[in-house]
Amino acid sequence: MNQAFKTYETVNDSVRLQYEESVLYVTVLEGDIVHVSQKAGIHSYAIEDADRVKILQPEVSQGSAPCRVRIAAGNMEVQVKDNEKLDIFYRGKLLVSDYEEERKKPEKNPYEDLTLAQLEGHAVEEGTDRKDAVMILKKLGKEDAIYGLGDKPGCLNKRGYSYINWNTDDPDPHVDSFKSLYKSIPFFMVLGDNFCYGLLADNTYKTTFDFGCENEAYYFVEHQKGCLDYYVIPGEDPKAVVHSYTMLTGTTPLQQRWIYGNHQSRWSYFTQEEVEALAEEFEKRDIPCDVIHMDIDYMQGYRVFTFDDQKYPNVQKLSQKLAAKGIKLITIIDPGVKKDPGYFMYDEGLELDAFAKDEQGEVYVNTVWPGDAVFPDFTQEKVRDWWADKTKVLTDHGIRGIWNDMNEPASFHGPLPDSVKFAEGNHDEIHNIYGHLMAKATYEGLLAQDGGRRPFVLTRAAYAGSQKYCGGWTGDNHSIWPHIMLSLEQICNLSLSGMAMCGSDIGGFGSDTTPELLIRFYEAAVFAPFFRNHSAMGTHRQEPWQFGAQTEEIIRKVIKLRYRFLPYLYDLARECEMTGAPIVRPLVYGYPQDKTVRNIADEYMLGDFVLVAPVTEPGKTARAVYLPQGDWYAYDTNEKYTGGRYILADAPLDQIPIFIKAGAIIPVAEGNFHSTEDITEDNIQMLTYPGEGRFVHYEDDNETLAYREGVYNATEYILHGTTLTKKILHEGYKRSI
Ligand code: MIG
Repeated sequence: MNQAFKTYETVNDSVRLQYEESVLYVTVLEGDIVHVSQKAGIHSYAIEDADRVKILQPEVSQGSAPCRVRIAAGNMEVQVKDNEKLDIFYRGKLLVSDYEEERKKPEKNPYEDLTLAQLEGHAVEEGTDRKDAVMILKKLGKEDAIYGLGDKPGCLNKRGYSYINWNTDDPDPHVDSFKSLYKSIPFFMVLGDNFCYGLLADNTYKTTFDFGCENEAYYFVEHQKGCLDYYVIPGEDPKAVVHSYTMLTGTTPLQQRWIYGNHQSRWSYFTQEEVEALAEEFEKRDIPCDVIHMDIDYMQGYRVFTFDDQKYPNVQKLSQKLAAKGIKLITIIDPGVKKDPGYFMYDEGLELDAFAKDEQGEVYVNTVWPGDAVFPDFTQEKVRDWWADKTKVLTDHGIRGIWNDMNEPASFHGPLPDSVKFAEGNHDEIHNIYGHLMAKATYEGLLAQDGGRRPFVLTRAAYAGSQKYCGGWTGDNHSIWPHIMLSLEQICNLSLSGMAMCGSDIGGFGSDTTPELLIRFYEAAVFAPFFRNHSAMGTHRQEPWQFGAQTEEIIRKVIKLRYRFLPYLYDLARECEMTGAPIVRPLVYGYPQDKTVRNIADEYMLGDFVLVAPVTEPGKTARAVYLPQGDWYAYDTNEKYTGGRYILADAPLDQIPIFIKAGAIIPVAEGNFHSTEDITEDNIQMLTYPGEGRFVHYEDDNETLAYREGVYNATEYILHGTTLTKKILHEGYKRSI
């Protein structure tokens, strides 16, 4: 097919490129973002209020062959060639080019016999049907590293691997060879020697990402159907790219402070008494706890927005009792509505015409926890409003946050058929945004409640931009050692993908944990933004005290360490809402030009100052820790180290190697706390480590959205050597006495 370039025309500051048989729109947006699409304008589930995104006025001129047209705006220049090939320049330097040759797989070995492999039970991948496929195909440099793509398993650096975006609930232990998991966040970042850019491939159909796996000369993104619609997001470094990406798709909002506390969960705490006893146990054992999660068994026969009146007869009273201990309740909600005439959700949904349909136009039925169930069509605003309104059923009982599960959507018979109908498309188009829209509805429901509290929604499935509505956990991991490592890789890549509020099930969900594994899981997660112990039915119980006094003592110490650093984490969360800077970051975020760190995922940073190097293997009592350039202090001993090298750190079972950057200013809470409610501004001290540093400490009511109206205090601290000075930046919040 000849795609010779014909003409161009500028329409509303978008350049419409006419080829022999196709059309492309190139638009430069504020933040130097280049939008390339087959459709005019922004049509996106990831970008809310597309009208707010400003377009830079382009200068369009003729190019010299092979360039046909040059489009310049802001710091960008796009050179247009035949065959829809583009070269994109940032600040005068080539940033990324389309690959000009055909994709070419390595030759197949003629002796390879797939049938034998199949007989042995090895899965052989089916070829994709290419006739409707849409392709982004770009050059890849030899040393380029790739990050992001949400919760995908495998290494931190995705170069050399391929993945598929298709929300998938797979209970087997997630390993590197998995192509898909629960979330489909089509955003990744390419980091080269002197450049960095992000790419958002904004198409919701099943999508393959191949990062130099097929051929190291290029990467490609192949959407099964739909339109070419992507954004190239340049920046000087990963920090600038994440900033621009989150300005486009939204930042992770600041949560109520207790959300950053210790969460305890299990599938399931079966009765009200059990939850009450659990709360007492935390108090009695002097282990800080802020949240208990109620899994599916609190419901009446798994009917969403109901409570089982035998097992949970008075949830209101339960939440009041727990509130006295500073503990809040979060409940799970699945999308599937039990097909049960007489049940209000089913009846109201039918009345509203709220459910997805099959090809014949009948309400589509599949099996999930409640048995036969129907699926709300969250692509319809009226359905989201209806669902949002139902969150009152929970908040009226004192429930303070909502956990969305099974929203890939998952069923007991695998993914729904492609042909299931939603108002905005068939299932193959809607699948990857189903969870996103469910979380959005839930978020809006909580936002509309009295009290003006910051909504908390936790989700398993997500798309780009979901971070505006919900935090994400990484689903059903297992109590196995490789899953400590996996949790670090996932948290780092989710953070680089905009989803800064994230965490994995501490202790592991499936399989039986061991005392050592449980401890190391807690230690690895010590500063994870979302910090929750959760486990599956039938597995060994794993509350902190399940393995005797010594194990309990170590876990208590880890949790208390987290509470000590909680004011710092909270300040970072506030910073994250404003700038998109993730709370937890891989080392490559802050030190992108240090090649040693590009694949390091067994260490992470909490903000700019705190480096955590957890032990991820059994039996280890020491580990190698890479310290990037600069001076560092061991948290436990205060010993000073010069960075830019590996050191060997002691790591007995009760010790997490933590290093603090010279010049650090860290607000910590001093005292013994049962929950975050016990932490007051009077408890907070500024921990400093000699050097040059700056940090903004932030204070508000910890709960409501009033800070967005200026009801907060912000104080800038500056460290010169050992002298700390402060300056008030904003004074809008009065402490209640
Ligand atoms: O099919 O609600 O990932 O956290 O405990 C299992 C029961 C359904 C899967 C979730 C898990 C939750 C479990 N759920």
